[in-house]
Amino acid sequence: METFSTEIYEIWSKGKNVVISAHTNPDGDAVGAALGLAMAVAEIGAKPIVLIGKYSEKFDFIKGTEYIYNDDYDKIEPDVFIAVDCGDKHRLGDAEKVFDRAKTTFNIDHHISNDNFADNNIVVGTASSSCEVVYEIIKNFCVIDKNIAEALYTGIVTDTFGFKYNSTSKKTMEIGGILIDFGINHSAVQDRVLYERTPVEVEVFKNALNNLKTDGEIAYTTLNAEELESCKATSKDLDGIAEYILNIQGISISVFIYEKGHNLCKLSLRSKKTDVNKIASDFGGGGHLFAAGADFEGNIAMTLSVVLDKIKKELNSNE
Ligand SMILES: [Mn+2]
Repeated sequence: METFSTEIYEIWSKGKNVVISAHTNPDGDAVGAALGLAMAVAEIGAKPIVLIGKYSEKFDFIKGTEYIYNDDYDKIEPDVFIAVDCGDKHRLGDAEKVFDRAKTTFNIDHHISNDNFADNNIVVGTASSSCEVVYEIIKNFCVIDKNIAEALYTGIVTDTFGFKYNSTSKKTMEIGGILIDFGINHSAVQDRVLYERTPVEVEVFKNALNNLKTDGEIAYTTLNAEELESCKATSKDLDGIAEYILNIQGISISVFIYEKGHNLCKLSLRSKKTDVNKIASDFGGGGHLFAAGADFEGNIAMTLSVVLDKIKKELNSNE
């Protein structure tokens, strides 16, 4: 990646407008990678423009928000477009049309389902997080400071659940150590992004646990539009539910489905051993080996029945 970094530096530092964007409904890795990268791009003398959807207030401490653009996307004239943590072009949402206008495009990611949609694709499926990949690129030409370190550390911590998931490698830990050395309050970051819950998130959890059912090794729960409405919850308040129910003794796969719109559901899958990327891909989604998701056309009951059927077949074929 070192030689590649020289080429990247040439293109990014000469870019007049360097647009950076991430997937819609951005999580900590998407926010950390986008803002961390924006600060790095500014450090090398270019002008970053960050296009990012509304994200959970738990990530409000991440610096670099002055680069977030909130005006009309049609007015942007992008030289360079860098997508981070985004498995396919359509997940850029409204920023996709800006991507299509850019002269040079980059795709920095770690989703194994990534379809290499840009001119330059730096997709490292073995990396814990997009922030880890961003660190590996910028360390060669950017002076990393405490704010950049904190942004990248946040993404790594989010996607590895505090260096716990299998995706955590020796290198992930080493990078974590290097970032801590910049003087960030790593313990406070972990508390904030992994453990602290907003009152809305607690209400959502109460409802999700109320609807929880198990079927053999599968734990599943759902939230319909009325339930979300009664909690005043939006999509950014729904993180961590599938992860939480995977902790039940004897459970190896968890399913969380919520009603996203009329006849449209969002499916999240978490697993301890089954390839859920494969299952999500069959529904037009994707993600990682043990964490993946998809949108699903249908109501909750229909989505649930199709998904449970599919999982049972997958579990049986692996026995
Ligand atoms: Mn990620």
